[in-house]
Amino acid sequence: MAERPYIVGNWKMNGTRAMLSEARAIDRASQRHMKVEVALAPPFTLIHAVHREVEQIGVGAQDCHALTEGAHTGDISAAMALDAGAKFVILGHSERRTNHGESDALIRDKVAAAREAGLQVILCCGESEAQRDAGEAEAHVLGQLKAALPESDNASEWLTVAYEPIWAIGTGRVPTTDDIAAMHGAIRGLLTDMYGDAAAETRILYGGSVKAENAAAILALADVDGALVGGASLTAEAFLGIVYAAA
Ligand code: G2H
Repeated sequence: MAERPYIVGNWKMNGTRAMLSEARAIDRASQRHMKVEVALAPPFTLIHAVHREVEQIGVGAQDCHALTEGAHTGDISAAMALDAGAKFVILGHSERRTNHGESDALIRDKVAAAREAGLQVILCCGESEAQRDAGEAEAHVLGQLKAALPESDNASEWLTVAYEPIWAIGTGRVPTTDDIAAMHGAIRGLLTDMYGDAAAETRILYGGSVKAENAAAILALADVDGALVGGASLTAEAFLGIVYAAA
């Protein structure tokens, strides 16, 4: 287990102001578990409110536009997310890639935009079930990362990678611990090739049906530095079960 595991809740398209009480409860409990770094990525509409309500936990956005401003109805720039209180942004989530047709090239531009604005980045990658069955999972995941990351940069200061096999997202299915460890090791190897020894500091999260019951076994694996949690982050009770398992 990482020295200070990083547990990030991704609320996806869930939450109105009624959910601020969950954020407050998560924040209060996190203040008693400083061994774990905790963060939430609420929808854009709640970033500012969550940021104002919490003292300890980090707040982030779930996406940003690749451009800084302009006629892009409905979009949010990285600087706007930062201004609302976000300190990081999740990019390349498979739901963005699938539902919004986001390509590796667009995600690379978004990574650059986020860095330009001063946001940290949680960059998601993951294979489909068909790719895993065909033995192509590792090549696909490493290809996604190579395509989205700058070749030469001090990435360990701003980058977190989240490995999320698509077939494990919201399904209750989780890869074997051997498969998670193998993929995280391969990702660490790629980051080391790209960025040298500093890549040891880059956090690699696992995401996909993480809950209190399976968190400890996943977080105990080498090169698993935390978790990106969707469904189980929507109530303080479920999310804190994972935080406690990480502590
Ligand atoms: C994967 C994860 C959070 P869930 O998308 O990013 O969601 O925990 O619901 O599988």
